Amino acid sequence: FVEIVKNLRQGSSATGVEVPFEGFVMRANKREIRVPTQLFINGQFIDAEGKDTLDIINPTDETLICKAACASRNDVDKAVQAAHNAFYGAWKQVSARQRGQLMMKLADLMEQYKEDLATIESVDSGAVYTLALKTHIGMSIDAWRYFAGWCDKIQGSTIPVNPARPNNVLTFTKREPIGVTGLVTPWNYPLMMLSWKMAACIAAGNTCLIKPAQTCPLTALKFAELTVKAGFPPGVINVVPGQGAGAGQAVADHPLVRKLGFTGSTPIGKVIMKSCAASNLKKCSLELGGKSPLVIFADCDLDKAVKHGMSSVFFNKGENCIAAGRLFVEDRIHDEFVRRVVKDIGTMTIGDPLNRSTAHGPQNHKAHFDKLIEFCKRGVKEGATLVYGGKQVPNTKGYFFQPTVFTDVEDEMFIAKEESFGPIMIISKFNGSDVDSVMKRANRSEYGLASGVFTKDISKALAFADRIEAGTVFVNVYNKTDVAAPFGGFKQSGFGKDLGQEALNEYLKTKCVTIEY
Ligand code: TAP
Repeated sequence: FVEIVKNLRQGSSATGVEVPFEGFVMRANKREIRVPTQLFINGQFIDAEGKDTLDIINPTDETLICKAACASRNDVDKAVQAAHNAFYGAWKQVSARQRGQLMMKLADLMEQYKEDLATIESVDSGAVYTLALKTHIGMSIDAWRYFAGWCDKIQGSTIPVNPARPNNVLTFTKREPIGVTGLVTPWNYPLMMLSWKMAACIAAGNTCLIKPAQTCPLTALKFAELTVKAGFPPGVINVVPGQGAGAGQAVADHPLVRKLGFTGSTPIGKVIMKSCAASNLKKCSLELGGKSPLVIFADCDLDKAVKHGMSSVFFNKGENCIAAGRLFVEDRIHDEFVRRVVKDIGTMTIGDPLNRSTAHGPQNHKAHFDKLIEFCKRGVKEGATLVYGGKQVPNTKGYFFQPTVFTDVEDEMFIAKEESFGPIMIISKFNGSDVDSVMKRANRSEYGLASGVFTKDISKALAFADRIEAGTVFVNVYNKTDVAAPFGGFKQSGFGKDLGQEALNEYLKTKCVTIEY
């Protein structure tokens, strides 16, 4: 149970650093957790201009958790000014190695508070607690540690250029931070999306402000408290919850922001790219929507294909950007595959995400839940076969949506082409003797985020990896991401990688120096 104990006026840390904020104490998961609800600007928690607030709803029971500050354009401007001053001031005095140490310390604090962070994530976003601990928070900590290690290894090169005889010439490059960076993130993995972007951005030496999704900003605010405890100078990291069209747009428009890192939908990505161009031609990277194909050949290990096929769709209740949006199952095993999936869905425990045995929690928020209902109605109307689910879980409060399976899905149907971002498995058959045709169908999408294939034939798997138009390819596995491996899409799934060494490039610029001697 979640119990909101009282409003909090003053927060103090276990490590002795005083971090005053207004917020509340949440009693949940056998813990008492202090949660800030104000904006975090220049190292301090402050109210939004005009004391505007967002209603933060618990998706498990639809109750109000708290009201959190909602940033205006002026608040965003304050955060940008703070990041700007820090970039040209205190942050410049911190060496690359010290930067790495600060990031390591922050990761250690996140580890120390991981149960608190996972509990908040679970209550705020509906993530199943066990998954929140391992993935939402665990992979966030990994990202901070991984990128901390890069801080003092960011280096340029010396380049042999033509000498200007009789003199010589030395040409070398320097890799420099870009400056103030705006980060705008979605609601599906609130702290993990923040960490994937911010850890690379900070490792590269930038300062930043983040606008988290308005539905679930609480882990970002708890994280902000930890940055003070870790000792980050004021202004290096700023957190400004608010609405996309207001605060988010203000970040994209701001003339002092030099880089924008965005994860979200393709339509909003396009709006943001236009704003980046029109404002000051700021560099942007866009991690956008997907409709990732998963091709399952009859020569696969069927037990494994069913297990991973289930998690390719139902992991994090389908609110997973790389979720398999469409499964192509070879006709010879199609019926058996569907039978096993439906049987396994029947064993999934659906309920309170804080309960350790729960496998499937509520969707993130009501508008999304309503969209999933409409998505399924449209599938039925278009003639696909609804084999399982398609509705709210009976007799529940909250946004609990049944794990759902559609078969007989034709290529031109809406549900075959559009992303649901929910726990909806879309299955189409293919003829195994015509691999060309299934490859064409898998690639016939404007998205190109991820993909997967199940087969025991290595040649078939490698041919799939060659031909598929997607930034990520999983073979005989799914959802296997790692902070060291580059992650990002092709086509209208965006550009610019998160994670891995490549992610640093998104937050660096190259300066070329030439000396004649
Ligand atoms: P969006 O509606 O695009 O929202 C993403 C973020 O952008 C939110 O913080 C949103 O604010 C903000 N925003 C909205 N309008 C804006 C504007 N005009 N200017 C600046 N910011 C604006 O996406 P969503 O519904 O939250 O997330 C679902 C989508 O994200 C799916 O399509 C999914 O595939 C994609 N996604 C992709 C990935 C990767 S890695 N490719 C990962 C996760 C999610 P508010 O929502 O607070 O108003």
